[in-house]
Amino acid sequence: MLRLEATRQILDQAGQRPIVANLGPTSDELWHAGHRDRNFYTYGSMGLCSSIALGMALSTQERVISLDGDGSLLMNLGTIATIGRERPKNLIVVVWDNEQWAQTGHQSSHTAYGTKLDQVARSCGIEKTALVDDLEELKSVFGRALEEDGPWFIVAKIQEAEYLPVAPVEPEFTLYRFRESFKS
Ligand SMILES: Cc1ncc(C[n+]2csc(CCOP(=O)(O)OP(=O)(O)O)c2C)c(N)n1
Ligand SMILES: [Mg+2]
Repeated sequence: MLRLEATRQILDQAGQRPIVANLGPTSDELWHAGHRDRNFYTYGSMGLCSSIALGMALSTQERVISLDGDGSLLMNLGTIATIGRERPKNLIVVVWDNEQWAQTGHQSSHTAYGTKLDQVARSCGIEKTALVDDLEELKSVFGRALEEDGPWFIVAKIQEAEYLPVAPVEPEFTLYRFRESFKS
């Protein structure tokens, strides 16, 4: 499964729900798949995507979607434990697991050596977990996650593809635009 087509799928199902995206190609592809006010691009903040989404989920009734990366989550594994401790019903974490720190040179991450992030999530008290390999499975489990209380933790195995151009976004403006979208 390619992250770009999976991102299009998520956007299609997400409606107006807020989406927080991991730094680099995950944010770029979200922008190319469909830039919208409720996309929060986290350039630079490696490891903080799901932490930011957790904070949002605790402060809104809306369902919040985090599109994280295996390498970033591994760098801040404690965030999974904090999600398991707080257990917000309205948080859906999707991990794009390419088994690499891809954007810095395709170094193999721990998930290439047997670390199973969905099992880490379960052992942290997150009961709704899934491991998906293709678009159909993702569509089905993400659809459930939009209906059934979470927190959800979905690991989606993806293949690497050529990168799209970097999205033309400014962090300060992203924050302003995103916050404003909650007022209307
Ligand atoms: C604290 C910190 N350390 C290192 C980096 C450099 N860096 C940026 S992205 C990245 C890899 C992210 O890996 P992953 O989340 O799996 O995303 P992928 O590149 O595979 O899409 C690294 C090491 C950084 N931005 N911040
Ligand atoms: Mg990765």
